[in-house]
Amino acid sequence: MKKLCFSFILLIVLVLVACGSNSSGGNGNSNNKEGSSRDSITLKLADIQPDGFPTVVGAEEFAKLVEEKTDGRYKIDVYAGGQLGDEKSIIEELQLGSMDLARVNGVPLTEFNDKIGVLNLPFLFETQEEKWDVWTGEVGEEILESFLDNNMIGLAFYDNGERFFYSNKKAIKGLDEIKGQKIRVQESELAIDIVEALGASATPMAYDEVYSAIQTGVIDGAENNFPSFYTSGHYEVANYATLPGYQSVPEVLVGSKELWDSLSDEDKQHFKDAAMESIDTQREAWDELVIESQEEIEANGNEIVEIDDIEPLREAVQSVYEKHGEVYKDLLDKILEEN
Ligand code: BDP
Repeated sequence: MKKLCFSFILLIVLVLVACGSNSSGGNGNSNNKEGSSRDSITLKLADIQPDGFPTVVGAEEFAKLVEEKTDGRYKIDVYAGGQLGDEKSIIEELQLGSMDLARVNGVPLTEFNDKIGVLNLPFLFETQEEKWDVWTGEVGEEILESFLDNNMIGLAFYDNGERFFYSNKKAIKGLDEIKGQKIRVQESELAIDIVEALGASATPMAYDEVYSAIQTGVIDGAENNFPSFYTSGHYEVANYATLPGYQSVPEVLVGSKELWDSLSDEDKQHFKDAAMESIDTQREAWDELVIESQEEIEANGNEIVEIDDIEPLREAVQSVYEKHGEVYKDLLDKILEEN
């Protein structure tokens, strides 16, 4: 009798638990996307950058706005610090629909989408303003929407500043010093070609492997912006940094096509608006961390050198424009027309 009673209580508890929750499962997938209007659907958003990093701040603002705009029908949990895997696997999961949303960098995305690479071409923009005009203009919109062809949806671009080289071997003051250095790049053919065109030997690897690779001498250096150079701790193992940057790539807020297709037109608009509105918050956090991280790096005693004459570097990467320019021709023409 006791046993029967226990089973009955257990059954009731299980039924209650099943009715009360309509959030996504532990595998990163939202299992119950068709909840009744009373219930809320909880989505997962992945970011490899740590808590407090500007992209995470932006993603949290996006999550807040989505919840507000949909009257709590959609909630988004942001998983920072690479808890849900590295960028390449996050992108693959988005394509499969086993990840709902993510903030990933534009460079690894070039391997999955044939338009975004145009924004990663070296020395493309002269000013921040030009860059943002393109990102938030017609070209930017065309690129974001093109992700639907890759089983994803692009929602907005976030700032990633300028990527510059750093090394623990020697200060890079021009092509002579880049030559022969082993530089880590992100996992993309375009990234490899740029660094090789400058005379270095490119070593693609995931972000979280870079610190120990520099420390143990597997590579001489890498390239990134001040906030990443600082928060990753790479500045502790790579003493020399070189300005100016050579590339301004976007961070991208992306979703799975599966999620996108499950949204009503009205909710699609809410997600899109929330993404666009979160840009200001991300950019503010970005600008603050650029200043703070540069100060901290200088205070640590790192040597930051300036390349006086950038022209030879621009000339060196012409081969990249020749090799990849054809694929991006239409978009590149539009960008050059706009500027
Ligand atoms: C940082 C991006 C991050 C990239 C990382 C990298 O925020 O998403 O994965 O660079 O170099 O700037 O891998």
